Amino acid sequence: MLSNDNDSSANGTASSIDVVRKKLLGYVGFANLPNQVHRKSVKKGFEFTAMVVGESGLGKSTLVNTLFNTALYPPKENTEPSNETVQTVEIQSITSDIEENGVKLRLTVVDTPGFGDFVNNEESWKPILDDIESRFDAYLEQENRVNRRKMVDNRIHACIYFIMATGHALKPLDIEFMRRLHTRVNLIPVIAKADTLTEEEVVAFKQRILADIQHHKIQIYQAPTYEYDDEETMAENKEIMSKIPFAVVGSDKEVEINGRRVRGRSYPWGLIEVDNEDHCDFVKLRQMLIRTHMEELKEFTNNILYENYRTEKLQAMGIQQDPSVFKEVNPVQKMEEERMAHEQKLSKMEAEMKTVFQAKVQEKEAKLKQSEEELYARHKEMKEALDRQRLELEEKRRRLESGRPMTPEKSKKKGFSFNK
Ligand SMILES: Nc1nc2c(ncn2[C@@H]2O[C@H](COP(=O)(O)OP(=O)(O)OP(=O)(O)O)[C@@H](O)[C@H]2O)c(=O)[nH]1
Ligand SMILES: [Mg+2]
Repeated sequence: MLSNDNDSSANGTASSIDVVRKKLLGYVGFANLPNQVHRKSVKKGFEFTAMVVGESGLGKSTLVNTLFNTALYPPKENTEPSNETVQTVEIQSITSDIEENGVKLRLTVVDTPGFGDFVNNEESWKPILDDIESRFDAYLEQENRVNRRKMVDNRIHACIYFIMATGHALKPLDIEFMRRLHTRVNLIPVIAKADTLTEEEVVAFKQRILADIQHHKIQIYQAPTYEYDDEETMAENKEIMSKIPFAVVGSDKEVEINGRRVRGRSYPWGLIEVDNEDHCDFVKLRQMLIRTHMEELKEFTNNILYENYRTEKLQAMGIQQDPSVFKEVNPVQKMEEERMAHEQKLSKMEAEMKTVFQAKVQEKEAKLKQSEEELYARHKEMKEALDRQRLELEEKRRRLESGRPMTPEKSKKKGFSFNK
């Protein structure tokens, strides 16, 4: 349980972070990242940190297990009659090194205890905000060091916020949390335990949630679109974005259907498959996090969310005054800013060059394909003409052999020249 002001025995959840390491088995789907990002990062490997937040019992820990494709929490031994997930009591960080086709990803998911069941819920967002900001602070502290070669980045790149599947509207608790956190973290709202709603209810609830979010001016994560993206990528991104808030179902147990074993939840009236896109949006959420939008989420965290935090922090320390004066008396900082601007420009140019290159390759490929088709058509035409000739010749030979005169053709020829 989260500590709150009324609970004197609690000693601050953010500080007690327990790290569990596990090896992930099975296919996840981030291996085609090399198409999206620079070779260098492919070699170094990727790092991504997500956090799950929401009221108690909404299935956060279960979803983390589902995401890692394995039971990260050892199942309670012989706990009859049920072997349900243990209630989370502290902020816990689960890391897994995944390797797929030679591409490495270190995925960390920070699981938080549910909130919402205190007598006073007013500040239930506070421990989460503190945790996120303390990660920014740790990064800032490293940036200020002389040797910055070994920077450890524990910042949260995405916060999956669980909304109870009431089918009505957002609760004041949800609104308060998101309003407090949206300037600090990429918020990705999800409808928890979506299997408890019907398909129509999910559609209506999604609309209601988005309307509430807009009404309260909450900034949830929005993926940028690039004009250079190919159509397929654009369509895929649009499809993923259209599913937000993702209706998720979590399960770390397998059920059998028609001889197949699938991850899901079974009911007297049927079975909900976690990995079936017709049943829920779990696959879309996973795709977004570790395949299609991983780099975007990290960039937004670094360039916007963290940068804003840093500026605010410096201002709070009284370093704002006149920015131009500040720059003049701080050549080091000025150089640093210039260096960063330059780096940003370089990486932008690099990205642009890459897209142009890709477009060129595509164009060339299309041209090659076209000339190949033309060649093939010509070849076919020639072959047909030859076949026709061969048939004619054979026909002639047959006639000659059978001793028939070739009059019809001769007279035809004559007539033709005559007419001319
Ligand atoms: N119907 C349904 N039940 C679920 C789903 N996910 C989890 N549950 C069940 O909900 C209960 C609570 O799940 P947890 O994963 O422990 O929830 P939590 O959000 O981690 O809870 P706290 O740790 O207390 O914050 C368990 O009995 C799960 O089996 C789901 O998608 N659908
Ligand atoms: Mg939990």
